[in-house]
Amino acid sequence: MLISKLLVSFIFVSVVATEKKIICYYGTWATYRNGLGKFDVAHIKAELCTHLVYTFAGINSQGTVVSLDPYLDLPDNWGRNNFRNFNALKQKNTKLKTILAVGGWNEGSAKYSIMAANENLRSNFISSAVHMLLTYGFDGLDLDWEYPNRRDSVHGKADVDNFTKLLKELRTGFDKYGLLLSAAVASTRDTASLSYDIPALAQYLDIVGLMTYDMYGPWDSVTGHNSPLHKGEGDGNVPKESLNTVDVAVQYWLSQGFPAEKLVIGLPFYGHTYNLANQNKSSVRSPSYGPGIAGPYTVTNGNIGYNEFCDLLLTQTWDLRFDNLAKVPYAVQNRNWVSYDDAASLSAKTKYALNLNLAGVMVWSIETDDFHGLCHGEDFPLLRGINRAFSNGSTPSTTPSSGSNTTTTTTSTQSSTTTVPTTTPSKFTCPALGWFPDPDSCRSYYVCTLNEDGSFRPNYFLCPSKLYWDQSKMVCNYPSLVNCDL
Ligand SMILES: *[C@@H]1O[C@H](CO)[C@@H](O)[C@H](O)[C@H]1NC(C)=O
Ligand SMILES: *[C@@H]1O[C@H](CO)[C@@H](O)[C@H](O)[C@H]1NC(C)=O
Ligand SMILES: *[C@@H]1O[C@H](CO)[C@@H](O)[C@H](O)[C@H]1NC(C)=O
Ligand SMILES: CC(=O)N[C@H]1CO[C@H](CO)[C@@H](O)[C@@H]1O
Repeated sequence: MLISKLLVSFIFVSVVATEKKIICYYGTWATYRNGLGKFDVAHIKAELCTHLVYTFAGINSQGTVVSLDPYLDLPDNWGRNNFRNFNALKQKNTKLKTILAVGGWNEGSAKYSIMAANENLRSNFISSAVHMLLTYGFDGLDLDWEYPNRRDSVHGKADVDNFTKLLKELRTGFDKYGLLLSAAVASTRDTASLSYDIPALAQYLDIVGLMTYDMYGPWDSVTGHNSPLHKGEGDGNVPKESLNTVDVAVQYWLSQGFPAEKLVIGLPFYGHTYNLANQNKSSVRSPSYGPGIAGPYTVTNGNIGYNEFCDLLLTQTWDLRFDNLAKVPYAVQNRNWVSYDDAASLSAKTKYALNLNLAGVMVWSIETDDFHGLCHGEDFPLLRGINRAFSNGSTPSTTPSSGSNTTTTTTSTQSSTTTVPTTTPSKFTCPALGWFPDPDSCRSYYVCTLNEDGSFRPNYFLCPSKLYWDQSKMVCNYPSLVNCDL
């Protein structure tokens, strides 16, 4: 009796847990970053996510969904075929769902606004989306219209109902194929109420991801947290409802009748940097003169990837602080002020989501986690922290592969030096995804990628000029610095 009760509760827990989502956004342009910032599909740890989102595809003037980087996404003309490489990650985590995101900040609002307003363009959008998803093996589409009725929108307020119309037609088109439909949305009351018919989103979408970050940033005249969980230090007597916090945003969506089981909160793997007006005034809500330091890989003043910032903290002296009310860390060094999230704050937000019975979390974005494990010795500390928060006290929501060591590829990176891919067919057998020395030559190496069927494909590369492949640094290097006995 006791045993069967335990068994029943175990089954119950595991069913509940497997429904919980860790939705991982991947910014594909990170493959062009320098040195240790380079992040390709081969760096993804498929077992750490329930859903992986490929960003971004675009929309053309006919409403058709198009690749924004055909060389990277597609197989044609010796392209890198990353749509398929990405979907082949399902071989490593059989429960993984893959999603193609359309839009994003850089695509603006106009293209969506024009497409959603016209029946023929909507129809093109839907049929081309279905075609692209099925051709490359995605399980669903993520709408990243930033944002209906805002920015460079063409039709203004009409966007709201046009978006609903688009969702309704997409749902019909997608149900024929069992495809998932999700959207990333502006999270706060002020912004969401301009852009969405929330009950319609609940009716047609499988998942809504609240972009609960960029709540305060260096565009403000005072310092503030990127993604405060609650009202924080420095907020004084301001009513919490008039502040931007994760909690207030979630409560707003729930108060509008949006179902918790379709809602995920967004967790930032990046921070915002500020330039303090006066280094003696460095608390939260201190005067700031705009964007501060940039990181070496993302190279954008005002933003910094977690991987970039944790690296700085290793080599420089910063005053590390924690806002005990907002439940997020921040750091100060002279006039530099940085709001960021670490594994502890992201775990706290994950537990918050689970306590409210939300569907889970989404992360923006995995390529700025410390994926090489350079800061604390563990790769993907943020994503692993979130997974631990999920599994604490219940069944893990994801299925870590047992036995096989998937860590073999995590230290791989590629030289920023241009290397020459050659078409030499090879007998090389890939031991895993990633970069490997050529056993027959000091001057060349192989990059092992995935075939559609999940097997590995060796891609042969020759180092430029007279350089040798340096497996320890994963770059082409001067021969005198490389240990190669061939
Ligand atoms: C900051 O404080 C120090 C020590 O009290 C003082 O010497 C300095 O003038 C102050 N700087 C500014 C910009 O107020
Ligand atoms: C797991 O839960 C226990 C008890 O609530 C807590 O003490 C511990 O810190 C948690 N561990 C993680 C990694 O969250
Ligand atoms: C996995 O890695 C550990 C630690 O590096 C090692 O001891 C073990 O032999 C590896 N297991 C497999 C199956 O490769
Ligand atoms: C389907 C729908 O509501 N279409 C509307 C979208 O917006 C345009 C521009 O305002 C309207 O003309 C359409 O009727």
